[in-house]
Amino acid sequence: MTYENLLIKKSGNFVLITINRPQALNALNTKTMEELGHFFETGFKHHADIRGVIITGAGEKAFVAGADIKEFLALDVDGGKSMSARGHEIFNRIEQFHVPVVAAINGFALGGGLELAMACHLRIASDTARFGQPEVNLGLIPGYGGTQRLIQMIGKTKAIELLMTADMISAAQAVQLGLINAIATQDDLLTAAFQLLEKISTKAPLAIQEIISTVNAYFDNTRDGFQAEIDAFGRCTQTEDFEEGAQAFIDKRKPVFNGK
Ligand code: CO8
Repeated sequence: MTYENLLIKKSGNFVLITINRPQALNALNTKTMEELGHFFETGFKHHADIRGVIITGAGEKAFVAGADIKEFLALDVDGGKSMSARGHEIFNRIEQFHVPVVAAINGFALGGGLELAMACHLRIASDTARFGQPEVNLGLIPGYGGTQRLIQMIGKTKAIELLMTADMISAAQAVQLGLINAIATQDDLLTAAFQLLEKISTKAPLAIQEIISTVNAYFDNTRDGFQAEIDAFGRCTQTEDFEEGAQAFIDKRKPVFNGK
């Protein structure tokens, strides 16, 4: 698939995805959503040995200013439901992706943009970034998981306030609330995101994959998170990575993991 609205750049073992609709503040129209869906469903397989993904927005103004409002006007009930459901499917893919996905939030992360950032495993923002769920200004509610993930991340008290008031918050407020992991300057943002992935990529890849899966299990009503941890721990003991990690500890050297 040739992407129109995503720029995909391989950098070592990492892939940088840039959402590239700056004229619309990188708003997520259907085409962009489908391109994201394609990458996280199958497109990533073109990039061998992928160890991490960064998602950012083109330009300095916006990460993603929301879903594309102009596409909503023609929706009926079923159309709205299926658009929302497909968004859930795509963002769940990102949340369950087998390697870390970092949102490098370079400006406005509003509506569907904040929902995309929250589906990522980690979030670093520029000091100019602004966050919000302004859907109630439009007579809508978040439709890509925002009502649920915002509560998961910052708790019901602040989440319901932000959802009801549509207030925008700064990067400093977002870090204080636990909505993002760290702040960088606009110039250093991608470097900081790559550095975070570099650090994680020195760890055992299969263990990282199990961390993603077991942490997700906590929020999944159909799974028992404690049992998921027990099962995953058992699997880890049978990996070459564990053999290497334990041996390296005994040998007092740095482990070299091969992800097997
Ligand atoms: N959709 C479409 N176009 C957009 C969007 C958007 N979300 N945001 C900005 N744009 C466009 C503007 O229309 C404008 O285009 P044009 O130049 O052709 O008029 C261009 O981007 C630049 O925007 P502004 O001129 O408005 O820039 P400002 O600096 O004045 O303002 C803001 C920046 C404050 C970010 C402002 O653009 C804004 O408020 N944008 C909308 C933010 C918003 O409401 N986002 C939530 C959208 S709803 C949503 O995300 C629901 C998600 C769940 C969907 C479920 C599917 C069923």
